[in-house]
Amino acid sequence: MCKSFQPAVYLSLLLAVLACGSGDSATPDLAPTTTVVEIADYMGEKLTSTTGMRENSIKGPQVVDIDSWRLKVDGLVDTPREFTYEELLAREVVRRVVWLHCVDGWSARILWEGFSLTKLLEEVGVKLHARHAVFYAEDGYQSFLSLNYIKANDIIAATHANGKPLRVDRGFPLHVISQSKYGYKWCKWVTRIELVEDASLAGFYENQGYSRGGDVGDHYYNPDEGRLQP
Ligand SMILES: Nc1nc2c(c(=O)[nH]1)N[C@H]1C(S)=C(S)[C@@H](COP(=O)(O)O)O[C@H]1N2
Ligand SMILES: [Mo]
Repeated sequence: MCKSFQPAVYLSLLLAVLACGSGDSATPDLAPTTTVVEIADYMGEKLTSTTGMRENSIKGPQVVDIDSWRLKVDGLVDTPREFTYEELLAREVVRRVVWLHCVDGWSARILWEGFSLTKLLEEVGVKLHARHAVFYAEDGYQSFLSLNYIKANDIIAATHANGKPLRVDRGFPLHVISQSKYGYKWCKWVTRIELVEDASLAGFYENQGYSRGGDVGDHYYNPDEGRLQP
């Protein structure tokens, strides 16, 4: 019946093995997709290559030592915690194609994979009066999102893009995927998430007069809104 394996069969076997990761994972079917070549199309949607994108971060790409890197979660939480990269990779994977629009006038559509921020925050216990999550990054960058928005949209913290671990210039090891908000709300190289009641002084772009909500389509710049007073 089966004279010889067809190339297509080999290819799907190869992809199945690759999708399972290194093989020693406890939940291989839940691991992020890891392909040899970056994925160019996903379920009929054409993706933007993560290699050809503009990189305009405030201090350039940050190189993180992944062994000593931790994601700290603190502020208005019941149990402040630190997570290693391995611990985050072991979480249930959420996968989503999302457009990123930068206020500089360029956009990219990427398949992001990572974990649910809401589930992570539920684990550490969100105090009743917490209203916002402030994201801090390796380069000193900050941005914030309301907890209502994070929950309503099941916002992802991504470890992978287009089937590969994030590139250094795309925010390795962690990039917040703030869908339907401008790129400046998408913190890269995240090191800490702090839950706060009032986020009035908590954004690099927001403090210069960019919209605090940052919703795509809104008028996003009003210098009178800048909060960085002498
Ligand atoms: N840590 C950090 N995160 C950051 C920035 C930054 O300068 N530093 N720039 C923001 C801006 S303005 C944009 S448009 C997006 C770009 O994300 P990308 O590199 O995945 O396209 O990152 C956002 N996150
Ligand atoms: Mo941006």
